Order: sequence, then structure tokens, then C-alpha cells
Amino acid sequence: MSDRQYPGFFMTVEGGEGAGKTTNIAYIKEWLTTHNVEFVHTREPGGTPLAENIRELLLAKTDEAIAEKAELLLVFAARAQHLDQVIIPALQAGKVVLCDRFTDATYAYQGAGRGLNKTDIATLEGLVQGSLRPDLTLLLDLPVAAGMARVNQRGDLDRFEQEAMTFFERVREGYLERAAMFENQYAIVDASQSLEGVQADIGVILQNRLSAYAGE
Ligand code: Z5A
Repeated sequence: MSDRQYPGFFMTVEGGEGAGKTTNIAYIKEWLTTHNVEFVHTREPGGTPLAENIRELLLAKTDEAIAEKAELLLVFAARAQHLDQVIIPALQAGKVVLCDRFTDATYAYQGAGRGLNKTDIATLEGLVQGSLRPDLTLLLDLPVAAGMARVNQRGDLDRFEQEAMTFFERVREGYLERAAMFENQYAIVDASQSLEGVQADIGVILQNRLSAYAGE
């Protein structure tokens, strides 16, 4: 749970390649607007000009390979800025923060995917976030092959999207492992369903978890 010194609600959306985050975040924003919920939509890596610059460094395909620990530190540098400038002020103001990826992605991609030490990730998490954790993490889950089939239709792939299937299998397992460990934080949605089915499930979750923030 997030540090309840903040009156707002911290919601993150996670998932592997082709899980439909962008598509479903658009649906969530529509739901929040319809229910008169005051919210801030943001993303990681990114969310501020400085953090967006770090995002570009992380996603660009360059000749110089990024060392895994450099990647990890860049992710947390962007996060520190994002928390300071955007997330914490919004939570302090009592708003719902809808964040496209957060630290669970670091455990999944840098931890499970790259094989970096989870204790090191936890140390950085504590340094950058203190006790702040998402109140709700919506995990859009689907088999890797199905997700990749959707992504491959998109054309130009970024530095992460070029990884091997085995990397994405580990990422998926990493997310599912965290969902099992933090049952109160996570809501898993079967993202292999039709879009209508996925959004019906998301609607139920939002109704259950966010009605207290609705302005009806
Ligand atoms: N990263 C990291 O390593 N460590 C960290 O700590 C953080 C991030 C925070 C950028 O993320 C990268 O950063 C990410 C991990 C790393 N690696 N990658 N790749 P991002 O979130 O910006 O990028 P993304 O993963 O590509 O997300 P996305 O753009 O939202 O893509 P998506 O989940 O695939 O969503 P989509 O574009 O909505 O859907 C893909 C396609 O599927 C699209 O054509 C849809 O129309 C279709 N779709 C969606 N849902 C359905 C259903 N239900 N049925 C059929 N078709 C569907």
C-alpha cells in the first residue's frame, strides 16, 4: 500500500509487450472523466522534461551498449525526478495518479529480465520512494507469443522490444511472481481476451477500487 500520509490514490498499469497498455489507459482515462475523478495521467520512464530525456536515452538504439547497472540507475534517476515533480504533489493534492508503468516494471525488466539483483533494486526503491508504493497495479497479462504478434505489426521496434522471446518470458514470470507476492496491490486482467472483455474487467476493478474518489 502507498504511504497513507497522501490523500490521493496511486494507480499503475503494467504488462509485457503488446498487452494493450496504451489502448486500455485511454479507456481508464475515459472512465475517470465520466465518473468525475480528478486525476493526473503520467508515464515511466518519463513524466517530466528531464525524465523524458532519460527515457529517450533508455529506448534509443545506439552503437554503445548500455551497461545493465547503468540502465537500472537511469530508470531510478528518472523516477526520483518524476516523484518529486509530479507524483507526490498530485497525491498530496488528493488526486488519483494514473501511471503507465512504475517500479514493478523495474523488478520485471531489470530484475527478472536482465537478472539484476532484486535486493539492489529494493535498496534503490527505498532510497527513491521511501515507503511509497502503488495502491493498485493493474497487470495486463497475456502469453508472450500473443503479445509479440500484436507488437510486430507496429513496425519499428525500440531497444527493449528487440529483446529475445526468452527475455519476455522472464519478464512475464517476474510480473506474475510479484502479483502473487503483493495480492492486495495487484489486479490481474486476462489481456488475451477481446478488447471488450478486457475493458469490462477493468471497469469492475475501477468501480470496486475507485468509487471513493468519484465525484457523482
Ligand atoms: N522499462 C524498464 O525496463 N524498466 C522500468 O522500470 C520501466 C520501463 C518503468 C517502455 O515502456 C519500455 O521501458 C518498456 C519497459 C521499459 N519496454 N518495452 N517495450 P512503454 O510502456 O512505453 O512501452 P510498451 O511496453 O511498448 O507499451 P505500449 O506502447 O503501451 O504498448 P502495448 O502494451 O503493446 O499497448 P497498445 O499499443 O495499446 O497495444 C498493442 C497492439 O495490440 C495495438 O495494435 C492494439 O490495438 C492491440 N490490442 C490491444 N489490446 C488488444 C486486444 N484485447 N485484442 C486485440 N488486440 C489488442
